[in-house]
Amino acid sequence: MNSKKIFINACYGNKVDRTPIWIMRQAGRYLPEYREIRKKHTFHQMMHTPELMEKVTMLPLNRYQLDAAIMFSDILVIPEALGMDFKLVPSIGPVFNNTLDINDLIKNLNYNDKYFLNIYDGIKNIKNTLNNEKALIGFSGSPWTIACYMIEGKPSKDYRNIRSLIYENQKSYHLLMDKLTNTIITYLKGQIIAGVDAIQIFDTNGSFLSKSNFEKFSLPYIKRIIDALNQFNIPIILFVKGGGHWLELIEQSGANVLGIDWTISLKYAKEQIKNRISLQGNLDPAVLLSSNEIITDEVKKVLKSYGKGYGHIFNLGHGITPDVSPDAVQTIINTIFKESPNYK
Ligand code: 1CP
Repeated sequence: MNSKKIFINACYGNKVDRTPIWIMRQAGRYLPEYREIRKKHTFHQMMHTPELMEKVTMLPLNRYQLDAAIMFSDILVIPEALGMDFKLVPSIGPVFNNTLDINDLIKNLNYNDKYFLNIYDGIKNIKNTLNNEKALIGFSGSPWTIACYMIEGKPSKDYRNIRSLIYENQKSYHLLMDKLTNTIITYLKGQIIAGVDAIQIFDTNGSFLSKSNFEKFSLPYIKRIIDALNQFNIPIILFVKGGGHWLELIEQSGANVLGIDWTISLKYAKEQIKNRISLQGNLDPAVLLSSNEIITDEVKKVLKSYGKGYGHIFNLGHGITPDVSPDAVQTIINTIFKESPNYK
């Protein structure tokens, strides 16, 4: 069974002989070869030049026996397609040139249907290179998570401007969500037509919402996106950071796989969803800063926590951080190949 088949089978809980693995933010700053390319090109050039996008996407695949590539891009391409540009500012992150004036919503956000074309070309290049040996994951941020950045204008420790907006001005909030949802559906359909084999929706900022606010302000829009993609019959992975305590809600999204952060055990998650759908995760990314012995032990614990079964995709509980040694990733992969067949 090749890597792509192992990954896709695990997404549907079908038979595999080992656990598949990929890593969130696998094509990133912890790789020296990434940093070399980044010295010569801006982040935007890397995302929007199809050849560069392909090259950067392939960096971790050239080094490690990963089962899936994730296209190199960012969740903030959605606001850019709507006319809000950002710059990457060292030690802050993405910063928008202007924040969104919520009262001027309709006038300010105009979808540019040419914006995604280079990304679709990049996907076609990557697909050719992967030759159906490895899966290609496309992605988008969730409407809530993307809106957090648009309203705040930059990364924030609490996203309190949008959190107050959902109490103060629900009409505008829902109008914004509606626009984002439609744009995301168009974008993800385009990715699928260009060839991605699976989609991951990142609701990274789900962790800033209460359960009832998640249910009201984020979940309905995620559901709408997943419903619109159903016709394509490819696996949809939903990662809601902080959502481990409301898995029964997240399961209602219709996703095939739930991404689990490191704050709950896979055993608990599997019990909560009664093993009905697959799980992805959930090694604490901080483990990768430890010795190889500790990494090996902690990977074994994650495998044991999921236990016997086919519906597990190994990943971290969130993105890999820039300070991790590339060796640490090799240790994880060695452990998965050696140990995971014992759980099938
Ligand atoms: O070279 C650099 O300085 C760029 C750093 C960088 C990278 C490598 C950014 C800026 N984005 C990315 C790539 C990226 N972003 C991928 C690539 C595919 C992969 O290898 O996984 C993906 C899937 C994302 C998604 C993303 N961007 C999320 C959701 C997932 C997550 O990790 O939480 C979020 C919240 C962003 C916003 C963003 N873009 C970049 C940064 C540093 C951030 C985070 C800012 C913050 O909130 O602190």
